Order: sequence, then structure tokens, then C-alpha cells
Amino acid sequence: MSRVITVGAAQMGPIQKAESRSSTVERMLALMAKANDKGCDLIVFPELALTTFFPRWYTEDWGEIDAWFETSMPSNETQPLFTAAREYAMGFHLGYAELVEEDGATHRYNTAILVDKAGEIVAKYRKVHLPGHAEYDPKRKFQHLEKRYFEVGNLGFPVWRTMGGVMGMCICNDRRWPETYRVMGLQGVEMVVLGYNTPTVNSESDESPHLRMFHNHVTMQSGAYQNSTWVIGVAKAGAEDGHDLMGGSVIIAPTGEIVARCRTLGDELIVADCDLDACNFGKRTIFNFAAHRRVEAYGLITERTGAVPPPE
Ligand code: ING
Repeated sequence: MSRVITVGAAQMGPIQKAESRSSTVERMLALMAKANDKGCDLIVFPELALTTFFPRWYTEDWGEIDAWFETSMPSNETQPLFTAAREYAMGFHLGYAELVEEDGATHRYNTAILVDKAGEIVAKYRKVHLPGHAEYDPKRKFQHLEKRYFEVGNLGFPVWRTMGGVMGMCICNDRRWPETYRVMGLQGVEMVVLGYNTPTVNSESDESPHLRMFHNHVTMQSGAYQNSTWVIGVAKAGAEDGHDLMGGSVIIAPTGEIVARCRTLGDELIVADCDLDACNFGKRTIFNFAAHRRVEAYGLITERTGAVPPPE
């Protein structure tokens, strides 16, 4: 038996600060049309796919910041994506900045949604691991202010039965943390879709670009293998107002193998037939969690936040 989802990873090139949402959506619609020509059931767009990576810019003007956020989804600018999903019978993943009134207060999240083939929103995730800092840091080559502009996601790491399998989401820095995949793995996840905006260079060190690309892939490949799930990691890439973002978007099998990889730093679609039943062997053998995990030995993972070495 096989349950194949034909997945398009829709890497996007740079979005300049001055670019409009409408022109960005036009680029996304062109990628959706290509995905439709290739018979895709699902297309995965990056994190914060509608705008430039604005957390690189420090400001105290919340009016300026809130212009980067979506107050409704779909909105006038994004409605064409939902219409195309219905026309093509193609689901999509979209990352965007969410501004929402909840419990009588305004909240700002780094958010991702899954939209099904009928063009309906069936899942929402809010980024848990926010990297960077909250205040202007003059020591850095550039700023990374996600802790300033977003709240920590309050939805956990859920999974959803949709697209014919068990789907999960995470966002960018989340992919570096094994806990992200394991919480979804413990819910039987078969495909994790995620977007990322990752600077090619480190704002605080001289880490090489090739080492950062290694980290990008090894974290997603490990997550896939150790939880026997597909992982689709999609970049926003290229130079945004002089700030380079890495590409390297990939489709990774439950074995941890990269089955498709983008080669450019622009708008680029890669496609793979992802058989969700390929997850079964790992889940039944080496990563049969029920048979092999020893939770009595894992207490520190949730009891302790920071590392505490033994006394000198
Ligand atoms: N970007 C980066 C990421 O986790 C980062 C931030 C880069 C953190 C490299 C640590 C090392 O890929 C986002 N948006 O999380």
C-alpha cells in the first residue's frame, strides 16, 4: 500500500523591504502554477513568505512594525492563493506574521498555516523557539529581533490528520531543536513542513557559510530519521536589502536522506513523490517509541531549562 503526496517545495528568492505583498503573491502564484503542472498535491512556502525578513530592522515605531503583520487570513492580498488552491485542488503551507486580538489583548506571532485542497485553513502553528534578542545590540553585524516583535507560540507542537496523513509544522529555528520533532513524533507525525529565513553569515561570529548550511541540513535530516517522518524545509533566500539569506531548501525522506534540493537562491520549485507509508518501517522497528523509549531516564528534558554542569 502507498499513500503518496506529491509535494512542491517552493523556495522564494529575496523580498526587498520596498516590495509589495501583491507582487510577492504574484511570484507565489507563478510557483503554484508550476506546481500544478507537475501534479503537486501540496506546495510549501517559506517562513514570513509575504514580506522581507523584517526582524533584521530595529524600530520603536510599532505602527511601522505592524505594517509587516497580517490582521486577517485570508486577506485581500492573499485571497488569490486560496482561490488557486481550490482551482488546482492543491493544499499549501504559508508562513506569515500574525497580529491577532485574543483575550482582550493584541498578540504578535510568527505563524504558519496549512490550507487544504478545498482552500480551507485546517491547521495553525505559532513559532515556539524565537532566536536572537529583544533590544538593539550594537555588537552584532546585523540585528535579529524576533524576541522583540513576536511572542512565543502558544499552540505547542500539534499534528493534524489532513492531506491523507498525519501532518505537522514548525518554523525555522524550531528545526534546530530535537524536542520539536520528538513532540510531533510522539503523535505519529508523517510529514513536517517548515519554512526558514536563515542569514548566510552569523551576526556574532565568523562561522563559515558552508558550516551553516551543514547545520541547516543535519538538523532536519536528524529530525526526519529519529522520528521516521518526511521533513520539507523551504527557504526564503538571496540578498534582501544587502542581507544574505541561505537557500538549500530540501525534501527529506523518513530515512533522513535528502531526495530533492534547490540549487539557486531564487524562486525555485522542487518536487518529490512522498509516500507516507515510507514512515512505517522506522516507526515499526528502530524508532518504535513504545518498544524502546525509556521515559524514566528522560526527566531532565522537561524539568530543567538551562544546562547545569556538576560542581568543579
Ligand atoms: N533564523 C535563523 C535560524 O534558526 C539562526 C536564526 C541562524 C539561529 C543560525 C542560530 C543559528 O535558522 C530564524 N528565523 O530562526
